[in-house]
Amino acid sequence: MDKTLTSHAGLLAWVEESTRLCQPERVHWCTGSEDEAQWLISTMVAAKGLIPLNHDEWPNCYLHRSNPNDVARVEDRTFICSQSPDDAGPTNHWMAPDEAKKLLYSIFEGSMKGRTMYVVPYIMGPAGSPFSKVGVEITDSAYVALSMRIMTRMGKIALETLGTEGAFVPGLHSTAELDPEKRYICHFPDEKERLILSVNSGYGGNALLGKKCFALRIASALARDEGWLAEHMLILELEDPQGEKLYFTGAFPSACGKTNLAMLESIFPDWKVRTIGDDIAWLRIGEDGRLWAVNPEAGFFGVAPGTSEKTNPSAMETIRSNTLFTNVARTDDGDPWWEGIGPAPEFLTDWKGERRPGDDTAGGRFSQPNSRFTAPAKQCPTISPHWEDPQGVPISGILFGGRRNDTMPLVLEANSWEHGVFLGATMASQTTAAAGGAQGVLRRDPMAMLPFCGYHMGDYFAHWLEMGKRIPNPPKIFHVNWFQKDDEGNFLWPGYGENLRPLLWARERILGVGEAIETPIGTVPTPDGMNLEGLSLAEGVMERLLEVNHDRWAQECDAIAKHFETFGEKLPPALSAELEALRQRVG
Ligand code: O2Y
Ligand code: MN
Repeated sequence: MDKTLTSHAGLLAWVEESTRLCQPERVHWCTGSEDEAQWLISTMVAAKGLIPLNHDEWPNCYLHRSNPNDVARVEDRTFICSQSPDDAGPTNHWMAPDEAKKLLYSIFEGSMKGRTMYVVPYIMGPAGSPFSKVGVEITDSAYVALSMRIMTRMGKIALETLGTEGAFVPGLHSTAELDPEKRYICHFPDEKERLILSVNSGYGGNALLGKKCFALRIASALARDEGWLAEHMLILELEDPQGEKLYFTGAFPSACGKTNLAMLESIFPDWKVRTIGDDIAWLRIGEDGRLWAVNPEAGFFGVAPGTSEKTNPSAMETIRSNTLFTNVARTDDGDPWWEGIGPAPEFLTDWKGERRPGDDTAGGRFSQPNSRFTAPAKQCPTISPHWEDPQGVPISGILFGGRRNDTMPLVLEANSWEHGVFLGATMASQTTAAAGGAQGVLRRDPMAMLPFCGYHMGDYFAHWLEMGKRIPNPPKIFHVNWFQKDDEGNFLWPGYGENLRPLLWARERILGVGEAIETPIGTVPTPDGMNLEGLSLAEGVMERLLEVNHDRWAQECDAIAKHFETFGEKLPPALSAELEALRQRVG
């Protein structure tokens, strides 16, 4: 073992213990260097685990095809292994920690025979930030090591940050036999250093342990204990024509356009929108009494299908080089291709490796619906110069949002922090391909954290309410819904760059201006309260987008009451009170 990279006794002991258990042929400590990345790439290309793409058009870009049984996060095989099932709560799967360890360690035993074990030290958060945290992932997947290099600050920098005695979150991962029946993603929030164990998947959030496992599930438990928030939120910067900047976070369920919003192309040339992060925010109360946010990640793991020059030109520029594509199709010229990028060429090799005519629609999709790009955030043309500020950025507005055909207006301002927490706690969205399972079903997804909260969601709501009491100058909270449809099923709102308009209205409200009407469900813009310059909507559409339908809201109150029953005695009284008050107002 190369002890020259670290003399951290705890880390060396854990790597030794894991080596004894998994029995790899060799152990490689990742440094994060460019040479190492190229060595990993060439090793994977030789083993057919990566396919080079057209180097002239897509320099240093590669395609990875995962096992077709392993294409998305697996919520039903994801466990919170707290001592008590009550701490995991009704929305998580729970396994007793000793039972989980026994089961998973038996799968890990000898799982890396003949393979290389990569030790991947990484930092979540900017290097040098007081809010960053170190993790170490041990994995037998070179794809994971390469992806972690893009998604985190990986290698020597993390070991330097760790020093000889620093704390780190250990995560042991093996693709084992990729057996979906023995696939487990387990989190141990009650261990002293916490712990993540993941077996039998090599895909995304199941395998890149810094992302959903650490930065959300484990971090949300840390945040509860330490008095901060770890959230499934984008962070964006809005700069006005005078150069004044204001920052929003936004919580949206998986595949609701968070990446597109984080990289929004401004429709007004003198207003700038810049990206701080597209998926996760760590938020703390600053000395100035405001809430400050850091993006713990260093890259984007974005959904490829639907991404195009039209829908997200910034993402297209970001992924032009140094990007790993997973489960997209490939053209004969070696370009990556997916549904929504543009017209299909004459032939395409689909995500499973079968070459078919581009017009073979009967043969099914060419890219997997949850296919992804993994790209460095620093390549994003809209990345903010403040994206790595060690103290983060001060948040003025929090957006909650979901994909709803009706009921929720285009934009809604909460009456108070408690009401905002209520809006977050009752968020609902039609499901998409990101989580596997049925699509298009309305599911409650509080704060977009349903799959990611590492403890009882009732306690999580209480933590949010408690945080509100502790923030002297809290952000305003809004709910947005870009996805309302007319009776023919067409979207009423054009979305994408046009989403700047509701954002500008939210900004005005934060600044204490902005034409608004109070309604039973919160405050909405007057029909001409938003800047609609240059937008031609059919008559009555704006009214419909902002409508509060009392009958629907009476039904919504019943649905919320049912949703709240899930949390039993742990539902904070402040949220039941919000529901009762809403019922009274809706009539
Ligand atoms: O991790 C996966 O398997 C895909 S899901 C995902 C990827 C990037 C960002 N967010 C998500 C999500 O499900 O929220
Ligand atoms: Mn996400």
